[in-house]
Amino acid sequence: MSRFLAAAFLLLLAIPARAEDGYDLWLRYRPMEAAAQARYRPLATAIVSQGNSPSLNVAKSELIQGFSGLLGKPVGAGGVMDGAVVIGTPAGSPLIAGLQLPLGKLGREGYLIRSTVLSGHAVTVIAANSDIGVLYGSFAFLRQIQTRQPADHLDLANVPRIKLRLLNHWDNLDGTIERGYAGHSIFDWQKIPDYMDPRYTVMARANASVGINGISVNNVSADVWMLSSMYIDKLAALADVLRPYGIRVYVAARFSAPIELGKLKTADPADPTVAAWWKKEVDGIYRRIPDFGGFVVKANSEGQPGPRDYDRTQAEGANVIADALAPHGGIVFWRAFVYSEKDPTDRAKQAYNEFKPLDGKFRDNVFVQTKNGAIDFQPREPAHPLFGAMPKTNLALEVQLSKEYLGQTTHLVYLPVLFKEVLDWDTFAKGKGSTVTKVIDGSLEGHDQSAMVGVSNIGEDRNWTGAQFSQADWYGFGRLAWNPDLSADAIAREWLGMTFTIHPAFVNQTVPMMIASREVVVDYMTPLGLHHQMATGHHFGPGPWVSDLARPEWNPVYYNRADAKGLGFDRTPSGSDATSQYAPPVAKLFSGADIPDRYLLWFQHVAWDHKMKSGHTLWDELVVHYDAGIAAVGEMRKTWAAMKPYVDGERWSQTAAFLAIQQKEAQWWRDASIAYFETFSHMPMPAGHASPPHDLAYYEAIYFPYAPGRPDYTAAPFRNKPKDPSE
Ligand code: GCV
Repeated sequence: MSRFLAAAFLLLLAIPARAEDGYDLWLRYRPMEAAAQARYRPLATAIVSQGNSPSLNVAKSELIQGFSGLLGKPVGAGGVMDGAVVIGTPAGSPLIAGLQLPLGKLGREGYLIRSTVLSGHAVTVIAANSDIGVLYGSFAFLRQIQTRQPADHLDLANVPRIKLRLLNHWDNLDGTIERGYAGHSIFDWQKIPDYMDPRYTVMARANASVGINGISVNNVSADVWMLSSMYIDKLAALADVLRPYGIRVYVAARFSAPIELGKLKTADPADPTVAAWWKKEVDGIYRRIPDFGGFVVKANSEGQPGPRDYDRTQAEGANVIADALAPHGGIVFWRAFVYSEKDPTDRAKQAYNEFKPLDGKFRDNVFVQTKNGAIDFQPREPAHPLFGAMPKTNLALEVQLSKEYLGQTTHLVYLPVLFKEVLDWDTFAKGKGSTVTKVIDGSLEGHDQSAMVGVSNIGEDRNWTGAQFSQADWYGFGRLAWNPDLSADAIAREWLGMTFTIHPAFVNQTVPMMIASREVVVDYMTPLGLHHQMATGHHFGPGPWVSDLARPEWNPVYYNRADAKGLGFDRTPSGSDATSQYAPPVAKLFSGADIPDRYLLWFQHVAWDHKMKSGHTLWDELVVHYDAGIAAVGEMRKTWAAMKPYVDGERWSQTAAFLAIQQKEAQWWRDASIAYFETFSHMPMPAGHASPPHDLAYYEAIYFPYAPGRPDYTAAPFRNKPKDPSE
């Protein structure tokens, strides 16, 4: 082999290390096009940082790494010169202090980015009241350049609207993830603290770059071991890695821990020995982790222990733990996802019935953490009726990033559209304009505290989230938690530009595809307000016929109520009356004839031949929606095919393959659903729409013994008998 060939070969070997596989997320910092480099190079000549805190150092190194990559020339630390980026706080940096900047309203986490003159040099200043604010400002300045926004004449002051912006990991201590579809947990507890995987730092950078300031590390269906001193020691090591990035650690706590860990006879919150146990446990955690965030608690839900086991209220349960945390500034996120198979009330009403009477009874350091809707992260749900109904209580919004019910890894569904739908939802609690955003940012009722929580979609996969486009949900969650007024469109543009390319032909075609994708999944899975129609256990694929699960409210038939007359759950006053849990204008809309089609079957049982707003019968309209969903996935595939020139091979191919799976599965959802519902409607397919190719029995027999994300990997309650693949 000639020396030239050998060198070329070695070069080739080196390439995979920099191949695009999604690992770098939106922090890619690949060299920009020459014109952009020429534009921005004079605006980032050196990083000037006085002071030496861990957070300031990570801000400095992020800027150095970012600019050196983007601008294609080394940018290092230096002194004040034209184009310098000067970072710091007035307390830590005499240069910043000397500028007398208006930082008064920025709080602890806000930042100011200002183009100014320092010692006769044109510079950009990134200033804040804390080093964390400086870090957030540094990421914002990088984003400004990554998305080719103006970076001169800047005067950008920015403060987060929501104070606590958290991811909840549903990671089990054995490395599996409940409803996780991106491989195993990234937390390798067995090796922590002796080996701290560099991925923890990359994850921290990504979280900080979008303002996420807390993570709970374990499944809300909690393993008590997480509270043991062995695991708290491990957690302390993780907290040390995350702290410079402004991220606090939280733990999902098992309510019965006083019994299992403390060897007490009871976990009754009214028992003084239980209160004393929590206090001792919490004091011990704070000795190891002085900035520990607090606990997330899933109590009396899906088999988890809770205060009701002792005839105590949810508030009594939350408060005993909150009291232990309060002296340390810790928080309890007490989940409202509570429902019982023993309660014959419509499941959609149960959390409201249980929590609303407790308004004003929770301690100030408790959040009632409420899912976006009253059932469970469905493709579409009306907002949870608790929003606006508990004015004296801190309410946190919980959304799910991992897409348990939205096609999991392989369906491209851009979730910020769904998040916006709930944030913008008008509860009418205090008249028009009482949006969920105003409930959770505290402004509607004058609360100081505010929180938004996302169930994480992060796993060990190289691309972190299983699919390239699922990264946008992580990114978008953080951006919206920081500022719920951002549009889903603007977030998609930012993310695409940073993650793939800012080429207008790419962005202008891919943004509409992402925006449309949420309605597309609603159409082919659960149109017109249908919900909870998925298969048992793993929730992968359709199962509208399932009726024999132990708990009635786990069965899809409980929700679709298909019968000879029609389809849908009557939640009007003549039915379960769930509508009355909403403010009067909303209740009236949902129980009347003007109900928007998208919520129809959620709230009303509708005759198969009911005439819809479109003029179609309900049956025809249903079929039209399923088919529109499939056609739209076809359009998404075409759009993506045309994007090939703009995207590297690996990420393009994976997305193209996943879209093909999505189309196949959309068809399956449609065919199986129609095959089931037509056994009730007995109506012919509308003209131009094909009958499902198989009979219902065929769809009922489809079986996935090892679909991922199961809460219980060994003893799942399968409905169907395993089918021998050779049959
Ligand atoms: C962690 C749904 C999911 C469960 C999850 C639960 C919850 O029921 O299917 O896996 O449990 O929500 O949010 O607690």
